[in-house]
Amino acid sequence: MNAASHPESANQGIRPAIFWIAVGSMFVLIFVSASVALSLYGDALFYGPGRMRRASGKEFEYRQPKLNPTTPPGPAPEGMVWIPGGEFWMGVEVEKYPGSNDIFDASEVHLVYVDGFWMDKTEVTNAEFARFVAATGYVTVAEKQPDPKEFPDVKPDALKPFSIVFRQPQPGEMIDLRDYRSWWDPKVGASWKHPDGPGSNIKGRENFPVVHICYHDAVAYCRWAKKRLPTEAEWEFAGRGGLDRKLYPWGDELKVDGKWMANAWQGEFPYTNTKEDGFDGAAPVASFPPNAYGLYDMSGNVWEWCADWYRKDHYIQRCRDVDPHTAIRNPTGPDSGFDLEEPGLPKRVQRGGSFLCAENFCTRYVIGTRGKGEITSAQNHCGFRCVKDAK
Ligand SMILES: [Ca+2]
Ligand SMILES: [Ca+2]
Repeated sequence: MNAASHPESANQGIRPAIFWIAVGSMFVLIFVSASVALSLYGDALFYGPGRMRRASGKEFEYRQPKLNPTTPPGPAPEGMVWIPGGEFWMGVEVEKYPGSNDIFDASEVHLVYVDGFWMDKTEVTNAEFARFVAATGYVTVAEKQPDPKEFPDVKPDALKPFSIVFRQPQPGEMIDLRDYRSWWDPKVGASWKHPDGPGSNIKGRENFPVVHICYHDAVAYCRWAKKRLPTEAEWEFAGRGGLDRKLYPWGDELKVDGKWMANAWQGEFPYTNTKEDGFDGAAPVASFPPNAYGLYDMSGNVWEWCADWYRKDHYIQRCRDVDPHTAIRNPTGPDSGFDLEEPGLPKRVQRGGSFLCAENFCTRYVIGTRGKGEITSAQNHCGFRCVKDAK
């Protein structure tokens, strides 16, 4: 009797076969299950949960953006903080802000990458702008004699330096919210030194944001300070403070613990301002908490000029031309400005909204929303802040 004929020997031959069949089946089962799970949930695993939808109706998988390391490249220039750069979803999701007209030009959410840069913690103040003027003798556009060619309807003798100041309607006066001229008053003598008109000045307002600054004035200041205006993408990346797709620099709720986090308008614009946030017009810079990057007033207080030309179709088109998971790198905007509402007036982007933004009108304190301004025009609710490249 050899070993193979022994009943036990036969069993010894069968048992390893069953074992290997079982192991093989297990591997096949694991492989099939993993393949099915990856095909079903792979996007969620690699890109995070959820789908996103553009205003155009096109849906795509959400991908977690990658932020750069936060370590600054050196000591911070005075008054500036390091913005690390990285990827972010630019724009406002239609689902998150449904029914708002204020996202009509910002709702093609798209992945953008920006390099790191330094940014002013606050809007440029009257004191800072005064130092620039003292050093250079610079005269702002609002202080200069207007060119009669630009104002053919005004008699040359009547043409005087002016800027635009907000005018609250008289009690009982009803205005058309579609016509911004209803509340903007071109005021002779208004300028950064006289923010409310000739009778006003900036004494005691040194720490307020400088206003009545047109695009050219902001660029001139930046050059003197050896800085530059942020691109629109840099501004939005910075404003978000590292948060992903939130409505505000601090989260998704307008108020935190019942408190306003930005200087805006409370009540019905432009009739009633309840000043629940403590300020009627502009506030001293840094009157509200900063975002996670240490930036103040990215929402509200005064609008801030960006470097990009404003052109709605360019912004929308650039999102449709690329794979949604491929970040557009350091976008600088279109080559020229065009606004369908005022085709003859080229405009640059402004961001962040102002103390005039209200829930019933122009909620541009929502961080992904966009504003625009004609490049030689100035108002008492628009200023700027600068950025600086890493060396
Ligand atoms: Ca206010
Ligand atoms: Ca601001």
